[in-house]
Amino acid sequence: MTDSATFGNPVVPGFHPDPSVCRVGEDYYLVCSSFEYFPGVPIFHSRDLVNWRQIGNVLDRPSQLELPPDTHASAGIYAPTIRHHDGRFYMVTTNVTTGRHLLVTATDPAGPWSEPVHLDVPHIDPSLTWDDNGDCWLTVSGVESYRIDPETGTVLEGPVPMWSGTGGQYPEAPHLYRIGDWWYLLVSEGGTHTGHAVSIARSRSIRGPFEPGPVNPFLTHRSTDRLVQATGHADLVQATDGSWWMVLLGIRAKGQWPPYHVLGRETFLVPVRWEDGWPVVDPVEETMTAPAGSPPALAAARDPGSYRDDFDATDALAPEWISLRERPKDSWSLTERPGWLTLHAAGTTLDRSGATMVARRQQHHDCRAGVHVDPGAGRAGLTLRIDEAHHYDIEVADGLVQVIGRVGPFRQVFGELSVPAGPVTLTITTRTDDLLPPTVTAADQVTAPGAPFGVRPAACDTVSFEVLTDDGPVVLAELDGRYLSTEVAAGFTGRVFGLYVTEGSAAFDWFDYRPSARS
Ligand code: 6LW
Repeated sequence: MTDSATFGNPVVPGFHPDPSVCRVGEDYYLVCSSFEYFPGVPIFHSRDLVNWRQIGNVLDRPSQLELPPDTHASAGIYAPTIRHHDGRFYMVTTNVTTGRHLLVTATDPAGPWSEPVHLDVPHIDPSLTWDDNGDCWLTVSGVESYRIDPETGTVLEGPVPMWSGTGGQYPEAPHLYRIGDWWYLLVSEGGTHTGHAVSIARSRSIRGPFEPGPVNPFLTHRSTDRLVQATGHADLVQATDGSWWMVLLGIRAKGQWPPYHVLGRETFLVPVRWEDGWPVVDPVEETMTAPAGSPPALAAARDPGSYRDDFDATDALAPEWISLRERPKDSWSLTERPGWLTLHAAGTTLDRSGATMVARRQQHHDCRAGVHVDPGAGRAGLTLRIDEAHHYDIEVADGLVQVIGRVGPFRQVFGELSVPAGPVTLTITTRTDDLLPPTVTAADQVTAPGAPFGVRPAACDTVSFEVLTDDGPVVLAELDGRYLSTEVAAGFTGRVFGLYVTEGSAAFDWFDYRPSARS
């Protein structure tokens, strides 16, 4: 008998919200929202529910993913559901920019996925279930369901009203499960921020009526001091050993008062136990205990998440790389200069969505990302971005490296240095501020010996920008990270590190990302 063991959360760090999960044999697959980025709907594989490796993107062709030029930050693709039925994988999601749900299928979850079938049904957060007769049901926010033909998208019946939670704001993220003799309906409510909650009901019939569980919401961190907040938008999965698990989104806010979160909504995992036929979960922590023998208990420690790309591939970019709305074929190349990623400017500024950029999510609070870039006659750099109006950039052009901050209507150069022509190494480091550890409450703060009375504003992190010179690294600027947070920028995404070019062409030899000790 293996002892119980701890595992680390979030299991998919960085902006990976609205997780949906399914199991096929010993393999688990998970998808998340992707909003204004292309390709869309990252898909991950795991054998233990703790270590997830991205194996592709479900929507990786423009014909599957319409993101028109006016697609703004946090629009586009919301809340996918992944299911496996009769030897096929199904993924259904909403493109809020076009106002349509789309359904695609695949036999290999790594792709290729089919061209989409569109569903003429209102609301968001579609989910799929097959009933005992083999009929397919689409459940959406509200909460209501429709019997559909998944091959054509035709609605055959509905809307059938379901159950709308306990009265919280936005009943959404519904999922229906056949467990024993019951149909369980999982619903999130309370909005996606700190009021977020997960509730449950059940019925003998897929059409209801649904009887609410005895304790609802059965998971919420609202109005608590917990580090992990906004817990909701969940999906259940039964592991190979029979144990039950729930994936869900949460945020980790830093700094006080108020706390700021910069990594967006991340994917967490919690064990589920059943009491009198109802699911029960403990609060979501960064370190959790997995029952003995369960896949998370058997997992090796979680991968620390370092990443390096030397751009030695010749055919495709790794699936983790995302671009804004689209990635036109003539905007990038891995073969023009072998071993380098060449980018050609499509737009002149990162302040609009047409810029040429390939980006990766920031996944740790404390981390360092660097590039070795040859700007040639162009203008190129590395940005830390949450949206078009909130980004810090370090870029090089005409022998001058500059650090530029764009926050709302303001744009300013914060540091610069002349460098010799040719390739240059630029880095961005984020360092969590510990002016107040997140566990210190306001009361502790004012009563601690020597503490100043009242509330001190604290940055959530410090972002520093460095250029490597012959005399060693030179820090050009250190900026307050709060301005690149959801609390300032709003929206549903988190930060990304982006390689970009806004004039001419430039080539990147490598990108290196590593978490620092305190991440
Ligand atoms: C998603 C909704 C939500 O559709 O946020 O947190 C929306 N929950 O369910 C966008 O991610």
